[in-house]
Amino acid sequence: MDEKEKIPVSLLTLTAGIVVTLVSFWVGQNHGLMPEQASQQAPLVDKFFSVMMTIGTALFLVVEGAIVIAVIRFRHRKGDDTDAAPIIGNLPLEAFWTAIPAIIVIGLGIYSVEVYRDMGGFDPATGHTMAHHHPTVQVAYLPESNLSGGLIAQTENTTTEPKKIYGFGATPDTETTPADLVVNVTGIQFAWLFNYPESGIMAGELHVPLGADVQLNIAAQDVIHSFWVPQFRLKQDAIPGQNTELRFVATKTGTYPIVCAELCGGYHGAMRTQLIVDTPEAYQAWVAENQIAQAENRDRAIALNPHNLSVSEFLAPYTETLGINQHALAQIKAEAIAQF
Ligand SMILES: [Cu+2]
Repeated sequence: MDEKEKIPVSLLTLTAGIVVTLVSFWVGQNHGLMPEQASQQAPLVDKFFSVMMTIGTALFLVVEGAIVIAVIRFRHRKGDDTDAAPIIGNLPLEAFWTAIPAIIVIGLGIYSVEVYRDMGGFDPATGHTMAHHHPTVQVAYLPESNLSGGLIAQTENTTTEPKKIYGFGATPDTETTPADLVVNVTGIQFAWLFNYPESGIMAGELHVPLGADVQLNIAAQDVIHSFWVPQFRLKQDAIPGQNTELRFVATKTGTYPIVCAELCGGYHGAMRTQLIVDTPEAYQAWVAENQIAQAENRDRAIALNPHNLSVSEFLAPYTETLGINQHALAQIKAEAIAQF
């Protein structure tokens, strides 16, 4: 080809750059990989994920594109047995491809910290607002207590001593206001138990009203579990002896899965329940219904010592809501015995 007819390389590079940018932005916005957003925290995570998808797509196209072009352009041609041109280093190019990833990584790092802060990942009590210890960090917990003692203590015992609690607490906007609803969450092998200290309700499913600022105080009785609601983009470990919190606002009514995201034992895969976001009216109705139902046998429930019960006896009140019947429990037990 004549030298004058060639398209300049810089023009080709520019065009490729524009195409790669457009495709990357499109993929970043339309990947459809995330489930629906059901909390105020979800869009923050999704925006960050979209940025990473955009950068990832651009890197993929540039790297794979360079390989494909090189494979075609510099392929071995018949009868050409000469050596390739010797190339020894290219300092500007090396500086360029070191600097670009460094800038990307530092940028993503700063952005992720920003998202973490906006979601309430930093303890507000350690910040400049030392004077206001909102009551959400004052719920007392007895980490070393047994199940019955711990759950009763959560409902009755409060202390004014501020305590550092890990997890996603109040966001910078809500750090001076207490949560609308506090629920004590206990992870045990292999179930989540929910205790509403205000109404005394014990449940196997988590009900929260739409739009309420909900605070979960998360504890573990045996091993590490992890409380995860994918549609809320929230996940918090339940750690024995170290309570954690998770504060969120649900933005969409519906039923969402609660999954244990930490391998916690033989039936870890079955450690699932539901988070039900009700309208405020439906939530009040649920509270009223459960208060009446549970008031009748509360004395008996408190007197019980779970250590004297077999696993199936202890879990019986929860298995109904979890959709596990006695037959299934017996079968699981039989299979477990057969394994040993
Ligand atoms: Cu678990």
